Amino acid sequence: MLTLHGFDVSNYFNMIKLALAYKDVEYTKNTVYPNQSSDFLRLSPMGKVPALETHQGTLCETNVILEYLEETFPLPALYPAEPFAKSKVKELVKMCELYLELPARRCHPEVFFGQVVSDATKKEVKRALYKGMEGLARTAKFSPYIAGSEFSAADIMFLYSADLASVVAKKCFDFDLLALAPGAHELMALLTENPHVQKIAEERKAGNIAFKEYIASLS
Ligand SMILES: N[C@@H](CCC(=O)N[C@@H](CS)C(=O)NCC(=O)O)C(=O)O
Repeated sequence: MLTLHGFDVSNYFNMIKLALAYKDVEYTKNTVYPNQSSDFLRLSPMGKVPALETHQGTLCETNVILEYLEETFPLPALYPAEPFAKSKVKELVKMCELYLELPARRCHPEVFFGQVVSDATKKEVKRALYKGMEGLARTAKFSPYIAGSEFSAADIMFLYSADLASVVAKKCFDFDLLALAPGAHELMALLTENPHVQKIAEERKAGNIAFKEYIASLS
């Protein structure tokens, strides 16, 4: 049986939860916050979540875990079989992470944790988010899914990256990030209707109380 380490408020953790739910794979959840304890670093070399424990050892990095799940539990598929189409999905996964998730994350301390992020950082993030979403718009299909007619791993990465990045864009810069990519709002609405996504959102809400207590305990 697989064990998924992480916590319900984490967007990366929720990407894996959604893939597991979509593929109807049973697993045990171990709630753990990112940390640098030697025990956890043995599981997750950077002390980050998610980490997926398998009978062969533990895997980290969300895109790698998504690909492992695809190879281990091929159906229903999260990647097309045809090599070029599969690589296009991987390209979208990577673009969402590199150009939406990671820049937006630099403003998370201010948006989600009441800290202050410098104006210089915010200027860089704003520019990066515009560039990222405009770049995504050039290659994404949004017809209705991000890579075309089929739901894929790229939709999972888009869902949980673009939602937080949109909150950052709105709160820090007062602009509508999804509006930069025609079809992105519609896709977000479609994905949000999915019963697995809704269940994960409820669990995220429920996990927020414990997460806030954990954050408070750090200061
Ligand atoms: N590149 C990692 C990023 C995972 C990540 O940043 N997870 C956050 C929680 S949402 C975390 O563990 N943060 C703690 C840290 O960065 O030390 C992945 O793809 O899984």
